[in-house]
Amino acid sequence: MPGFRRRMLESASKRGSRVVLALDLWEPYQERLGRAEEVLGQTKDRIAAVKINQHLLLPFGLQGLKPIVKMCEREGLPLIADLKINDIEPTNLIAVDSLFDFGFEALTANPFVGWRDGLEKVVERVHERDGGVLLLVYMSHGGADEGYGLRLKDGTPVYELFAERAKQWKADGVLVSAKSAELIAQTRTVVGKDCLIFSPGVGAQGGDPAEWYETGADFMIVGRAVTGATEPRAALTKIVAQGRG
Ligand code: O7M
Repeated sequence: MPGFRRRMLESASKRGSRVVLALDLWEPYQERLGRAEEVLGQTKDRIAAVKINQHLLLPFGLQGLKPIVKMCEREGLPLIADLKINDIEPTNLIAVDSLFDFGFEALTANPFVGWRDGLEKVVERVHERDGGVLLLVYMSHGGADEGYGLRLKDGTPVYELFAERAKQWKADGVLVSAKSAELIAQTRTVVGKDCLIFSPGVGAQGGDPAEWYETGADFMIVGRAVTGATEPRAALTKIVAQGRG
């Protein structure tokens, strides 16, 4: 099994948690990094991995995120960069190399950009570096159907095409809204069991964690329900416990 997928599954089983913590924070800049370290410090033994996006990457950059990266390395927590890569190949490759040089081991990408001169070399490079590529299949926000739900001339929905691409392109994981058990099940039939399904949308976006555990997805991505809680550890523990019922 490729390295990233193996590390994700090992991390989940070691900590008894299928939660990927979206380390999304809104504190004023001077407090945000400290708060991120605090939340991670409180939750690190009950999460399977950490996902970082604009909330930290924009104000602090890869250099500034070294303390977080080091903490993840020490704990053996896979670290995913969520930039939804979606550009021409040379630009995409700069993103891959920068992220991996600074300690990330997986990234998200948008299959819309296509294979040739888009994601082909991204997948190749990430796999050379023993990392993971996660492709968007169906997002969790209200307008997701306006893009991912569009239909091709033959009636195939775009999300099905993206799931097929994920399989064909040997993606390590896909992103499918936690709010649709049906879409998760449909995606599974296309991508098979070796491709990990990551689901955002529980908690702040209205998805029910207990219901998610019945869907057959592999990892739940959770941000505000934990990072915005007065007691992040307690909030996380509650979500994790719902999967043991
Ligand atoms: O639990 P939340 O709603 O506070 O945060 C969810 C996180 O998942 C947040 O970091 C989003 O950017 C991300 N996300 C979605 O909410 N919906 C999607 O469809 C896809 C993602 C995501 O992680 O894509 C890689």
